[in-house]
Amino acid sequence: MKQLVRFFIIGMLVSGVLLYLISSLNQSQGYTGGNTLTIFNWGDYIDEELITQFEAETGIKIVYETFDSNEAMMTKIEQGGTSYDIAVPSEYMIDKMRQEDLLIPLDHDKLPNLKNIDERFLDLPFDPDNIYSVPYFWGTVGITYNAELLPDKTFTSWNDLWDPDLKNEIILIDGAREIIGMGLNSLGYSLNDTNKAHLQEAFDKLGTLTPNIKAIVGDENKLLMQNNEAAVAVLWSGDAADIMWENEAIDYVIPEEGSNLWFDNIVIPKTAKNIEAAHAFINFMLDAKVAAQNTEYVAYSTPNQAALQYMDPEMVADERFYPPPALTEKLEVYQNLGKRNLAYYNDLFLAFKMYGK
Ligand code: N2P
Repeated sequence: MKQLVRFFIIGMLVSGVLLYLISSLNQSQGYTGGNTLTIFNWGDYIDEELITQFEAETGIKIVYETFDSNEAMMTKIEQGGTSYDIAVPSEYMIDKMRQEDLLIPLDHDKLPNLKNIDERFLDLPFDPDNIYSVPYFWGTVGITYNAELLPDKTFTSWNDLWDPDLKNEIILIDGAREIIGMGLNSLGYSLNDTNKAHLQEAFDKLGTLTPNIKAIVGDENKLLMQNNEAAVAVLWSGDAADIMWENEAIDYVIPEEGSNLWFDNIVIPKTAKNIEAAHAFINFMLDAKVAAQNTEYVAYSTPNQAALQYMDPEMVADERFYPPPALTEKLEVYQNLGKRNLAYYNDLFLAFKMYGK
């Protein structure tokens, strides 16, 4: 009997050691997330049918969470509470995450659909050779307005927003880079300016826009425009496209002083537990038909060249949303201005929001 107990204990110990070895092996290969993939994306930024399709095709279960600014996303990733396998930051934040060693290099062998991406969106300065990121959507920032509600107004300049007739009519994106950038652009400065005097000037000028501001909001901006509750909005191009799809009286312009050209790319943060599934998901989203379906749903501009043939030709031909290189070259991409400057932009934006409302 004693013998039997001894055998039993040894057996338990051996299997315990084996289990431990297997699990640590899996960990080093990035399999510890089991069958779950945790995604962190902007709100309203995916066709949810594609999540279901991916789950059905792979048996991987997706946990999906959203954020509404790069800064909010970064804070959650740095805190490390949730093990995100996928995130979708914009270019300046990718640069920052890369520098802070928060990203995992991608295995390009597992991403054959990367060939579908237009070269114009590859190998950009924030991630040379796309070591850490692959393009998801791109766009601009501009003025969206309802010509039916404002029949005698035209919008060509950022300064048109300061028109006293627009009292309580304007919706602003809830984004520090966008709004401080707009203030800088309206004064003829770069939206990457770090000169404190220029930033103060932009802040003061934004303060004088307050009477015209109806709200500073995230994804709800689309509803406010669609329901004619606001006549003008400073928006990302894709949100404007989405609204215009529903209401032909609405138009979108990129102001003549210049504006922002942005790129949102998919990354695998260091918090990832299911690196294998993350690659499978990225490759799935890069598929031409999947990207076409996603783009028609989300309404943002796709960098997926191969997807264009499956999309509504009217959408692809619209230069307001697919501006040619001659136009985008005149726009500025946000640079990673470094921790202190980015924090300063955020502080100014917060002060503007508090002072304005
Ligand atoms: C989608 C947000 C788009 C993000 N609702 C622009 N970087």
